[in-house]
Amino acid sequence: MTRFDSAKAIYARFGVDVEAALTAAADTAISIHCWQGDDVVGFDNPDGGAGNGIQTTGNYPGRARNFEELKADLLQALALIPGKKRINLHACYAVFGDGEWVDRNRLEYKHFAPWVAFAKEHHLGIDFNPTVFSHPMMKDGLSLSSPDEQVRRFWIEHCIACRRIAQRIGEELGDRVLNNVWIPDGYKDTPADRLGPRLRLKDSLDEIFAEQLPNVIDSVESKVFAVGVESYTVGSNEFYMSYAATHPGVYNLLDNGHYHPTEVVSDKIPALLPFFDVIPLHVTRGVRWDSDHVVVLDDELKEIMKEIVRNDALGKVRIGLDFFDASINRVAAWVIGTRNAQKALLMALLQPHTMLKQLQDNGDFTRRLMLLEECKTLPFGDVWEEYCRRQGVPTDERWYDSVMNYEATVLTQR
Ligand code: RNT
Ligand code: ZN
Repeated sequence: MTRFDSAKAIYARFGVDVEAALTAAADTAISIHCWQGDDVVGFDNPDGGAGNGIQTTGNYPGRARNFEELKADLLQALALIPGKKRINLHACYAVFGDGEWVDRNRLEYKHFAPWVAFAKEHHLGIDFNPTVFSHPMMKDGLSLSSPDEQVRRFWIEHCIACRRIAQRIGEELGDRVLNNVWIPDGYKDTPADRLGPRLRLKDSLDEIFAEQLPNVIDSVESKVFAVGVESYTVGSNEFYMSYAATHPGVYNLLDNGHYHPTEVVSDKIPALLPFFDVIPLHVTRGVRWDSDHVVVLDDELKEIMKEIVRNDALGKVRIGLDFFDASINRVAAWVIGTRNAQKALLMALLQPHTMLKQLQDNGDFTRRLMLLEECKTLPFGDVWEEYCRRQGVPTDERWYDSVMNYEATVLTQR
């Protein structure tokens, strides 16, 4: 009997169908953010770097500097990650021809056609994001909420351009593309007007979302705090949640690094499910109040995946990743974070949810606690190994050798 067979028998005791779990894991797409590969710099202003609303720290060698390098690094990472994948692009990753450049409000589908070709070749879905940071049109830290009409107009045009690009990408791939609007707008110190910026943001969003685009799923991403805007964030959770609730077809994207440290996204998912047919997610790791650390297999990640699985919401929640660490090997960061998301997903699929729910409804809380705890030490590792084997990716830590080899032969030569 193999270890996998023995694991299967143990899970069967709890009424868990391991084969069904493996199939569901393989069918669930995770949207992998391209921006981990180059510290969110993008291709449209490579000398500028990330800034004006976003920050990366670290200078590990080998950052991807262009489309070719980013594609190569992504492929290196993807080869070590099991499961179905999408790639999540930002508008600043526009691919320009020789000598060509247009500003963000003039971007067109053709600037992303090379990404679509790449996605088709490697059977990847695509998601998209306007890039509302790292740009001189950010004025006094504001974009879509700016009192400067020219600034606001520029970013509205950019977001409209992005929705149209997302629509076309969706048409090309025969798919629906999540187009997520995140803006860093806020104030470092005590505002004198908290409503004005929000009213302007609401007007901007109304204009941006006016056009019906069937291949686009629209989302707005809320945030509580960021370094530099400690006192006030225009796009707060209440603001965007209310916007989404009153604008069918627009969803509030939950980034689990964007809440107070004791607030959890795992509890927000079942709070939204009665009201929304789509819940876009950014899975990340907050440290204190900051977001964007590489995803590890911690309790909250496991709990998030459990809420998705036990509420039968795999078809509603759009799982995307969002982390960037410039202080470690970037390909390894991608692989570690994404494998962890996959692990948590598979783990959630292997829980005896029916049994546990029944215990809760019967008021048998002692047994519920006992079973929840016993489940933590079921032989998950053996099932994960089998999953990786079937997916044709390394089953254990040996994937790391391949990344180190890539670092020695490719990354350090840059
Ligand atoms: C920032 C947001 C946002 C970005 C990406 C690059 O706090 O989480 O999602 O990380 O758009
Ligand atoms: Zn995010």
